[in-house]
Amino acid sequence: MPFRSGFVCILGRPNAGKSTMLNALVGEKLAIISPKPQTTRNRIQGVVHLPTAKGRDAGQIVLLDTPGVHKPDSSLGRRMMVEVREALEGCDLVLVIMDVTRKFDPRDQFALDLLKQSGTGAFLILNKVDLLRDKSKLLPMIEEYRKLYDFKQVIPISAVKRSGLDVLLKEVISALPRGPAYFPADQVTDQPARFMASEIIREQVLMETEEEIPYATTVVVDTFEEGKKLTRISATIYCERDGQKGILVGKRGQMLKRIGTGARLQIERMLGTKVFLELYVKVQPGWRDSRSFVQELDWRRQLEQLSTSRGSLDEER
Ligand SMILES: Nc1nc2c(ncn2[C@@H]2O[C@H](COP(=O)(O)OP(=O)(O)OP(=O)(O)O)[C@@H](O)[C@H]2O)c(=O)[nH]1
Ligand SMILES: [Mg+2]
Repeated sequence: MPFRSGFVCILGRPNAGKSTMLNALVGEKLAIISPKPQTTRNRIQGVVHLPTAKGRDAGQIVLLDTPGVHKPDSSLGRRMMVEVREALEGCDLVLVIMDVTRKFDPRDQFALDLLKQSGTGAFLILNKVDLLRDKSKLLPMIEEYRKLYDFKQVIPISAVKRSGLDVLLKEVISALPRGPAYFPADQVTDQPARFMASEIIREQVLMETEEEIPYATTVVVDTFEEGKKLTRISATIYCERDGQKGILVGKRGQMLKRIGTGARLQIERMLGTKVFLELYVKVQPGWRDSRSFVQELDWRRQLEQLSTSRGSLDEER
């Protein structure tokens, strides 16, 4: 049996269920999820290792979850769209994901435009079919969408109920070329635990707050000391205004406490150690429009800087 492998980009408007699908396919929580649009802010890699099975080739699918496609109006938004474009570059297949409960809108069109520019083969994934009361609506929908692009496959799924995923994996692996295993069998992501911790904290902020706050906040882990039994983490939640800080801290610090407890339990589960988590809230006016601040948030860039500074230290020695 041949071994197939390749890079597969997940593309679609905000809130379509891209990250839910990534987590469901990999079988681990790699990306945070929320009912609010624009949850994901960078590309997230998740590797699906497929052993040989009846009627299916063995292989490795390297999935790339991306931020929801939108017209950006800030440095943060522009950075998010760069992440989308970088994920699309050089991938073997694109999974365009659409929400069957929503009408096709300009953001879906924008996703299709990006796909056309990339010239990559694509599947259309129709997500959230569990919410479709009248399943007979699916067929005309598929016909309409097929007119928009020459999709290789159209696959209805429910990422939340995990239905349709076996078919999806089977079709994806057979659309990929023969190739090597890019990653060892025990690796499912390249995200550092430190960054995942900051995302888990941000997910709690998204769950606990409303209106402008989810969009105006970001989380930076300042220290991360992993021990065998205890991991000590301190992190800062940045927001843009004093009023937002007041809400994030809450009466007698109640809100921050809730965010901290929720995040700590999840980080403990991820790391398998006890976690001591200290949270701070700081106001950083207009951070979303600061190119340098937004760049500092990028963990791939942080790692690059770390390795170049280490390199120059070695040279000095
Ligand atoms: N009922 C139902 N809800 C779903 C399904 N997939 C995702 N959702 C919900 O849709 C919302 C958005 O899901 P996400 O996975 O965060 O969507 P996304 O496309 O990654 O969103 P962005 O990162 O903002 O672009 C969440 O509330 C999910 O629980 C599904 O198959 N069925
Ligand atoms: Mg997402």
